Amino acid sequence: MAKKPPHRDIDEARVRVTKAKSVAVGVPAVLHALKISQEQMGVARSVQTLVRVNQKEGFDCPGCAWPEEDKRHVAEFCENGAKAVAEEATLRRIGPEFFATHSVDDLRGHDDWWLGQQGRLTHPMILDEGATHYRPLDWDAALREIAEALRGLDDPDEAVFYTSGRTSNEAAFLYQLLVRGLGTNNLPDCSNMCHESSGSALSETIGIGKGTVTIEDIHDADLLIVAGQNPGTNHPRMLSALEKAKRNGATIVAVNPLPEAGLLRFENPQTVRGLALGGTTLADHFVQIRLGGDQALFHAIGKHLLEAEAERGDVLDHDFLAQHTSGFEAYRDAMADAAWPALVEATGLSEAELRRVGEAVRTSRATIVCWAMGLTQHKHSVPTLRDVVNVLLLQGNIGRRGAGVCPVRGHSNVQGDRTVGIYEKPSAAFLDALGAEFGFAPPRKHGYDTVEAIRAMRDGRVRFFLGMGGNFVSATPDTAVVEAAMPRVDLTVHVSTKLNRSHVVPGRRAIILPTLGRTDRDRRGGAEQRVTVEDSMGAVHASRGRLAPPSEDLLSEVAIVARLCDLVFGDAGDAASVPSADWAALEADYALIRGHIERVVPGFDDYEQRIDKGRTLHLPNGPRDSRRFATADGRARFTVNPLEYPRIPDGRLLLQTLRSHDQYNTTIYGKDDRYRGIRGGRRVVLVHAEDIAAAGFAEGDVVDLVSEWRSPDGVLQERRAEAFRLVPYPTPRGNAAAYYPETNVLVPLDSVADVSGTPTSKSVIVRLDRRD
Ligand SMILES: Nc1nc2c(c(=O)[nH]1)N[C@H]1C(S)=C(S)[C@@H](COP(=O)(O)OP(=O)(O)OC[C@H]3O[C@@H](n4cnc5c(=O)[nH]c(N)nc54)[C@H](O)[C@@H]3O)O[C@H]1N2
Ligand SMILES: Nc1nc2c(c(=O)[nH]1)N[C@H]1C(S)=C(S)[C@@H](COP(=O)(O)OP(=O)(O)OC[C@H]3O[C@@H](n4cnc5c(=O)[nH]c(N)nc54)[C@H](O)[C@@H]3O)O[C@H]1N2
Ligand SMILES: [Mo]
Repeated sequence: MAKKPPHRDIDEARVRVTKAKSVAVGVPAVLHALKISQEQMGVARSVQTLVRVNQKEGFDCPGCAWPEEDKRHVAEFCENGAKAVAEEATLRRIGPEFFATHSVDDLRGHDDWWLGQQGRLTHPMILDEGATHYRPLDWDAALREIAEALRGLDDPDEAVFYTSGRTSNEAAFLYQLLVRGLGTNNLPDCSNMCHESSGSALSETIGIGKGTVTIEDIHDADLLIVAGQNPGTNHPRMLSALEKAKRNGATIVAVNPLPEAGLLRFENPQTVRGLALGGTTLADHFVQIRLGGDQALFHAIGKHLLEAEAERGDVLDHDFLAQHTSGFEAYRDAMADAAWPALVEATGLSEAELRRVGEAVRTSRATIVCWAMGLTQHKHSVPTLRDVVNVLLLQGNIGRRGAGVCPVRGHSNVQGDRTVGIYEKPSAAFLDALGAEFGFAPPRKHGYDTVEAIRAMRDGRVRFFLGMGGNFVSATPDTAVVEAAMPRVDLTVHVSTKLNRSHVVPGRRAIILPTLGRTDRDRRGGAEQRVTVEDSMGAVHASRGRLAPPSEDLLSEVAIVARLCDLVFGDAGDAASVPSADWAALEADYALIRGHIERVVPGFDDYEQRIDKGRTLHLPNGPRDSRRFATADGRARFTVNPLEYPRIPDGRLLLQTLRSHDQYNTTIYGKDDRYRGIRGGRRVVLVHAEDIAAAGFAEGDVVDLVSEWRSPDGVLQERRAEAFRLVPYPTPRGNAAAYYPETNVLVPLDSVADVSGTPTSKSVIVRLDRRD
């Protein structure tokens, strides 16, 4: 392995810092997106592509999981959606000549941006043991290599199957069937690093691991709390929904350590009004909270509501509490005991400010809480989200119009993948139905999540790894550990659209299988196939790509998995130990896969008809539809969660790792972060001006970030990320921010959220080290 850090892009000297923006979107966003689109795909293909994003007969945007509005704009335009599309629909190609020219070592020396810029993958490639270069091989040979490696395992649990959240329902369903047919539940996915904490907290308290609102609820809310989320960059279409809510009279409270542009003011490029009038002021209150202070904020709101109830008697929804909840008294008593000084200390907000937010909640007719990674990637994320639920339950804010929980998902089909079985801890009911449908006995033992999979690889317990999309090496925590773990695996396989770091940190042998993306036309069995995806609000719809694919013999994800199933299970005869199906037929007609999904997963009745002609299938949602809660006692559960918040040692900072405006997770579109006023480089760390001075540095100094973590056995561990430029920024004292994935090297593998196991990417203790 290379000695110098592989992610090094030595551009911190070229970084330019200007004033951060207070307005999101508008004309500059449109121009920027068009520029990137044209560079990647030329004018004609840009227009052809962008008019089909999120249209009823078009393709689902591979950007984010925010739902489409029912009345769609001719161009459901979003700058970052356009960038995601351009990244995939690019005309650049990399085939066998590219890999013959560049050795794996050579490729490893480039940064993630460069790797992604090379273009779409067109040929299956293999890296033989000890080889310096990947070489091409045909599809049959590649798939046979994989099937053979799988057959050669002593135990199916020696194999790990990762999924990223772009994979369609059809491919994901078939994929989990392959994995369970082999006899393991080792199905880690990106969700483990993303909204797992939401799923854990919501399943326990309201009996479903998903949100309970529709897009109409957002429009009708009286109060929207947007906590730990940067929609201006990561869910730009959400801003239109917030704008609509605002016009209907909603109050918006933004809870964030950073004054993110999109939360403060928004110019809607869809409407002349948006551009001409200088935009809508979105957030009525900007609550600049300390990192990790959100549980304390929700304790404060709960306490305030209960105190107000004691005074006025008209605050709580007593009918809802009596009919639909359990555990209220214990929660009420715990909040009575909560102490203001601790809540003030944890949030960095005064009691008066905390009570102001409490008043906004008290006076709201219908409240929605939206959140993303700022709430899910902390050690105490699950208790934090349980406390969000507690506050909503007090006023009956679940299961009625304009109210509910809204975890805003990341990847465009991450929620759908879970629905159709990508989960290392499947329910017994799901496995029963799957086994009955395909005539086999699925394994019952739970599998590895992402962090557990890395530990198993590190310890030499994994001999086979397959990544269905994603970029496992860059996206996961503790980069040095992961980079040492991957080469211990006998065979690593990546099904990918673009080159990324995971391809250049290979196992002993490695295979790259190129595949179709969302925008590509998918012809199988003589017909154009469509796939389906589920958005963040449980709405399922079809997606059909129209562009000529990068290469005519590219296989879809569905075809790759169907052929693997055929190779692995096909000659097992009628053995009851493996699933049986007509795999070739499934590859030729994805509707047959939907038929299987319909029979295995509840809620997909009449699947084919309900997604036809651009229609949307709304999956059932007990809490939302009829206040049914599938918990142990059939009620929504209040929980008592002792206050937790991060303690920052003297002279140290708490670092959050987040996204710039020019990236999609590990895919780097460019090196600017326009709204935050940063240009030309990514190795920057945003720190309060007084903290920079207190540490004896000046603006613009270049420092190393050193993470300090005490393992459960008490040993202090250090991890270093070199050469970050200090940028003074209005974040709370003691807090800092820098971009992921460059900072993943600092996130300790064993530093995970309680219950959900999500890496604590928003809560890393660091010190700033002078560079000699
Ligand atoms: N263009 C684009 N779109 C994307 C993505 C992308 O990379 N690029 N990624 C997709 C994916 S997979 C996901 S999961 C989502 C991610 O969407 P976000 O969660 O918006 O992404 P992050 O950049 O991680 O931003 C975290 C936000 O939470 C705030 N925050 C951090 N810690 C705390 C805290 O302790 N409390 C509070 N209240 N706030 C905090 C940060 O300041 C920041 O505004 O976006 C999806 N959409
Ligand atoms: N420090 C830190 N770490 C984090 C986070 C953080 O906030 N901070 N966020 C976490 C979160 S929320 C997430 S979701 C994960 C993301 O983790 P991943 O989902 O693993 O990462 P991505 O960068 O989204 O994956 C990009 C790759 O997917 C492939 N790809 C793109 N489209 C397709 C497709 O249609 N099919 C196939 N087969 N491949 C495709 C391309 O080859 C591309 O290189 O990262 C997590 N890691
Ligand atoms: Mo995510």
